[in-house]
Amino acid sequence: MKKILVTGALGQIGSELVMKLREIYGANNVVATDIREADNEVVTSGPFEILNVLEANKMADIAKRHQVDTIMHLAALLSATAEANPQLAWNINMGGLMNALEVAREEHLQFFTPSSIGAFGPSTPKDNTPQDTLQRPTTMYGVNKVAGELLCDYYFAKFGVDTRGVRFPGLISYVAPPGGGTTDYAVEIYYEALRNKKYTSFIGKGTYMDMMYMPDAIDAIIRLMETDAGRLIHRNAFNVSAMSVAPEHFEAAIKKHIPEFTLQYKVDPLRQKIAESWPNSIDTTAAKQEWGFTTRYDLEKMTADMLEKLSVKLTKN
Ligand code: AKB
Repeated sequence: MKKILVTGALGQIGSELVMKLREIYGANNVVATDIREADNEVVTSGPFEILNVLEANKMADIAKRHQVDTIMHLAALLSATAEANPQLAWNINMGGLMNALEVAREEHLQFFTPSSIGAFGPSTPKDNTPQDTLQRPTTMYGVNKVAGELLCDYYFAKFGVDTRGVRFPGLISYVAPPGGGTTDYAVEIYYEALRNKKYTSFIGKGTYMDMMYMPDAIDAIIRLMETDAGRLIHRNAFNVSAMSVAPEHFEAAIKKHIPEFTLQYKVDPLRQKIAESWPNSIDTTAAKQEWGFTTRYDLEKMTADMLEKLSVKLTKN
């Protein structure tokens, strides 16, 4: 990776990934793109272009003009939004991915795109979900993610495109909000703990899902992309996670810093149904063995950092 094009650069992952890549590879070597512009350091600290990922020619033109050698395709609708607009989700999630893979094929680029724990379904083993297992998701997002995993495998096998990817769990960060995901409660809970000392969770008590703090997610992407290709057996869709948690675990962790904090529940049937179709916990052995996946943050360490960073951010705004 020397010169990298990022789609969906103003999203939850992109906002932090672009800044980290610019720190490592140089500001001018990371071309950020998004469908919208924003008053934000991703736009001001290096090259930025407006790009709708459904515009295949424009994507190819940006890749050629900037002579990139890598594309990181992040633009996508998350699970709850996709479930509310399944046709739109198919168009954006599959159309955007196909366009990005075609640019990678034509321009001989290394390729990264995230899959998700959403690629699993109710018939998948729920605990310590294996890397290679039954994948029959019951959501449009899950259908998109499984199809995307297969498409990336296909582009490697058929055309030799160096495709790589991980299955992300819920990602928690203080920089940019996720928006439209099932795991978003795990970010909102920190904002509301600081603002109002209480939160009403749309995911029910006892509902376990995998989660990870954003710095670990960013490190994982870069480590996977920098790994010697010869070491990779799976290549796409590696299970990665740092913790398997339910809302009450966040409550207990936050109370250690804000004792008055209270958690209530008002379950959203759409997102609860999605959550219940996903694993409780996933097995990350393949990622550890093949490219040294590791995490620095557990729930306690992440909570301390989130509350500290977020309180600075909320005081400024
Ligand atoms: C979502 O909730 O949709 C995402 C995901 C786990 O893929 N955060």
